[in-house]
Amino acid sequence: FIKSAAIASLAAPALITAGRAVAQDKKFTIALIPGLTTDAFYITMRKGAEAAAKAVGAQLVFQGAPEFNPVTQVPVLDAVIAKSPDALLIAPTDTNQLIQPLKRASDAGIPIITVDTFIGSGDYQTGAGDGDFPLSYIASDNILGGAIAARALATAIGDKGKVFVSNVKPGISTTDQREQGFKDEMKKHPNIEVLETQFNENDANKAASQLQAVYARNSDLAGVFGANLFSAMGSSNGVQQAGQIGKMKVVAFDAPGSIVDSLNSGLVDMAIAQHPAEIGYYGVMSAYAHLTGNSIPTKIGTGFTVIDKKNVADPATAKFIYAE
Ligand code: T6T
Repeated sequence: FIKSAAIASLAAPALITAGRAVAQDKKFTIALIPGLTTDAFYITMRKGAEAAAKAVGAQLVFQGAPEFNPVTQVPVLDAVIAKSPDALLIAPTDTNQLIQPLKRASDAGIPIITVDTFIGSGDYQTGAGDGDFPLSYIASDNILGGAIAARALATAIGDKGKVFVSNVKPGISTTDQREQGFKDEMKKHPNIEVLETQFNENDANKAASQLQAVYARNSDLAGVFGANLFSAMGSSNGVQQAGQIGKMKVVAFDAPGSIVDSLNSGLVDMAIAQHPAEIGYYGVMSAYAHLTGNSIPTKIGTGFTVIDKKNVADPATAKFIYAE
């Protein structure tokens, strides 16, 4: 008995070593499904993901829909599942509507990590709720981002007056949390009135006309928080069309290339740049760690860089402006 146990204990490490060697020689395919393909935020995320894939010798497949919408994202997801990637990174376009479609991927044995947005409560691997099956959630702290935006807007308007949030639509974890963080922080500013949120469906033109409509009803409108790239670009265009540059204050979430001119001209007061390349990089690295038998954190928080007129030309800040 003793002899055979000794043999087993000698044999096991050899087998494990062999298993690891096989796993690490394999070229893994990691799929990344963005919220939408034509968005500088996800284009930048892809670059970070590609850098990580190159570093570990994995193949990255980037496939997405042209709109931020479950109706267009789910067919892309099903097509990706059919190709059986070794792991899936996805920015789910709705907290509830992507649970069942992603369960199909999980049931097919594909490890899932959500990037930028989450499904369910965003608390994964807890055994609670029906959306806890992804392995990890890698993103900005969006509640904090909303609070940063509120503080900046409060300062810009002298801590009094009417403001509103220009947002995409309810049901998206990121933008819901930004609005929540913004409104909670504004409760500490009793002389600021937060008007009803305007939902633009990720359409910058709609955000621009909504800005003008809110201004038409409130001639004393002091400022706006654009809760994502298209909301912010549209709102600032609306301010420009209303001839209110500098008078009406704009705080933007996200930092596309056009933000440089907008900050320099005073059209936008502050932009909160996320670090999408970091999200993509850690997404691929986490998938690779999992695939090679290592445990990974259920949550990874990435940073922000706050950009204004004063630091926009500084290379240390400018490097966080999104790729186009
Ligand atoms: O703000 C980002 C992203 O974080 C959000 O989930 C959706 O909108 C963006 O992609 C910007 O357009």
